[in-house]
Amino acid sequence: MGHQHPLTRVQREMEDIFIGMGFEIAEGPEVEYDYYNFQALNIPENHPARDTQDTFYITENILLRSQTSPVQVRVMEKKQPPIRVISPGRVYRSDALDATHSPLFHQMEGLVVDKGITMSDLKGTLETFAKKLFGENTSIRFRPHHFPFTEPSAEVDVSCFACGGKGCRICKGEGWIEILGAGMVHPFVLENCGIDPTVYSGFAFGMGLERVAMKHYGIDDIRLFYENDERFLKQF
Ligand code: 2NL
Repeated sequence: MGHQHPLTRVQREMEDIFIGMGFEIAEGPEVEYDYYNFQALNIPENHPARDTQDTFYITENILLRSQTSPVQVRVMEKKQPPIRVISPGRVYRSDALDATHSPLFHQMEGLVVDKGITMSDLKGTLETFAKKLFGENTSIRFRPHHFPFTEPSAEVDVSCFACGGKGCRICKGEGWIEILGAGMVHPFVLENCGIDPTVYSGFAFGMGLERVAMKHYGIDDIRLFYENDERFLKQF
């Protein structure tokens, strides 16, 4: 008998947590238009993420999605708020394969848009998520950051589930582990998607599944996920 791949297990576990908070799962194409992957998300023409060194292009305006945000752009185009979705799936970046980078990896993003959504809704949602995934004693910390598609933006750390914050090998002595990027959806992005930013507001977040799974199971090389070596897979 086989069993679920460790990445599938982590993905399902996260999906169950968000479904429990009223989110729906949204999926979309891995081969995307430049418009949905970049333009609609307020990522300007000359942004480094658009460089052919960073993104796989099929044609000038068709590419392999570098994040799952285009799925959420498509949701907003189709439907007026309230919106509460997560979008798990494969994403692609033109990175050389090493212990921590892979040209194909997995992401889960989340999006909530409604009347009166604030940063405290974002914090409460992510705190609930972190406690369910890593244990009730987990706390979260927001650090200021920049993303073109959110304003304000933050990087989000969870207290180390291995040492509880004292500092250990897993958290590299920091006591905190960075697992998420998040922020309030930029009004330009809402507008691009046909949602009136004077009426509605929203939050969004994104995280890499490999990174969470590696921290969770103490895996130190991303390549192990894709090699299908039974000696590795049997351990989960
Ligand atoms: C990260 C950061 C993030 C989002 C993703 C998003 C999507 C829409 C609008 C606005 Cl449609 N934002 N997604 C927002 C902040 C961060 O991901 O580090 N991902 C691995």
